[in-house]
Amino acid sequence: MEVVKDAGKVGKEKHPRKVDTWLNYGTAGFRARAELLDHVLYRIGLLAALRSKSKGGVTIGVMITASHNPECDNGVKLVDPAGEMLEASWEKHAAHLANVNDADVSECLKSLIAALAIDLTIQPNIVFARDTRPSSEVLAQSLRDGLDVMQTHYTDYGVLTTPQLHYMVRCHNTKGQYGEATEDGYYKKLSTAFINLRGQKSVSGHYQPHICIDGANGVGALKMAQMMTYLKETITVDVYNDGKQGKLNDQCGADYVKIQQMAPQGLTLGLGMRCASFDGDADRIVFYYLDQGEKFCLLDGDKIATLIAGYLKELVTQSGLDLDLGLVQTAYANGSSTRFINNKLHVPVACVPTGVKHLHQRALQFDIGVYFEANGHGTVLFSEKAEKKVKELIIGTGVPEDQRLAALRLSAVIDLINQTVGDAVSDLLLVETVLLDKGWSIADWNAAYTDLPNRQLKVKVKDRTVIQTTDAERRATAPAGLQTEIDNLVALYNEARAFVRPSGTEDIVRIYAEADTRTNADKLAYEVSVQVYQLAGGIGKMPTP
Ligand code: G16
Repeated sequence: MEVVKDAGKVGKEKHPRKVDTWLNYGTAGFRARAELLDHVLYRIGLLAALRSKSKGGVTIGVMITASHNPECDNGVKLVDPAGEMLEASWEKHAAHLANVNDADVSECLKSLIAALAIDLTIQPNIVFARDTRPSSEVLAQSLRDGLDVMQTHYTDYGVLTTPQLHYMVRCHNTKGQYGEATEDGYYKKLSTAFINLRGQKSVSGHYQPHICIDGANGVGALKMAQMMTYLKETITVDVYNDGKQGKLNDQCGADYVKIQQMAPQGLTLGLGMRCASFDGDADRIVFYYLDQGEKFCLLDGDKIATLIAGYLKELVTQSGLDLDLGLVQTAYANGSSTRFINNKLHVPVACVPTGVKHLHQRALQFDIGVYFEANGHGTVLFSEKAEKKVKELIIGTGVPEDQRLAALRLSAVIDLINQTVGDAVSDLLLVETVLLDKGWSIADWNAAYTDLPNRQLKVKVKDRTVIQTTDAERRATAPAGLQTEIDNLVALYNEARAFVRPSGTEDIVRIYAEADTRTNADKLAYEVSVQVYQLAGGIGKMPTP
């Protein structure tokens, strides 16, 4: 218990809690203005060590990032042993520890150790990394101090994308079976699978092996450039917003492009260009282009999900394997995409609350689970059963050649996709694979179905927790009367849908609306935002049309 006493002492002296603001472990860990986070990072170091001990000393990850948030923000999240998000039951421990007074830190740790019967003699193991935010290095030192007090064995990976850090955790805990726990190992695993999948096909049809990437002025730009050196001559990539000039996520990146429905600054979109935007830590990707009428066309997470699910369904059918494939979305999924999945792809689809952790858990229930949030955050999970069946088919005797070839492609896709979490680089390479296979241009891909016009807005309220939701966030249960107002507004439009929810990463309420026309979607979103402002305690300027 000596370390626990020291933890309180060192915290008070070196990383005191200087603010009263309550910080929550939200959709993707703690997120706040960077200057509020010093004590949080220190205490997360303490908690990460306990998490590792509680799991018998396996490797736990810590990622310092605020992903899509503005550069002045930062954040931190814990990564569990298989590379997945922190188990939900520990989020409240994290929030409690982050918010207690300095004098109560040791007590808080002691009660956690007692309640969870954590064996303090176990050696904890941690890997951590950070994004390119100016504040990340200083916060990394606060984390190191917390880890040191707990006598933790750790590896500091420096600057990585969030999905690379998730990958490292899984590599450590599978003793290298998932891959080599180095950056070189990550690039080699993905590029080998990608080149292997390319090797069996030649460029044909409308597909062009060239893409322009908006790196959001973040870590994704650096890592994509590194990945290019492993991809040989397979594709060419021009990277824009590589961080040399602009600010992180400022008028660029996946979140900006998805919400504004326009090209980022720093990349002049012209006819014939195929583009994609990463977000600040490269765990999201969206694609876009200009159609013949020079209209901006966005292919978001829903379009990526349907492309990949359709492709995997074809491969599973060709292989003859009996595997159930399912797709997971959130309330933000465009109504047209859900209809397309049900009526055309005939793939079962589930809807869960926002947050990759929810989608991931639901996707694990399928043999092959494809999950994507509309914002471009997603991946594919292959169950042990699925991986085993694919392997057996490849080495089986008397297997018809077309079935064996489909299994070989499935096996390469398993290596190409980062199964730990959404990964912009890995998702990009999988999309390139499918487009090459089909000989499709981005317009061919987009032609599968037409998105309903939609609009997302933000409203600032005094306390966003006054908004409570149910039914995978599709209905509001508080404040009283809000849902009735939303229902009344939705009833005025065709093919309309709208919902509101408190953000788990920013201090705002999010509003989503879709309808039959651009004007109607915009109008409905505006009208709902006025109701939120009035009924949920809006602050600042009233929303304007
Ligand atoms: C994070 C989460 C995503 C979520 C997004 C927005 O993304 O990982 O699952 O969709 O925040 O969440 P909210 O609407 O609650 O603010 P990222 O890319 O910022 O890590």
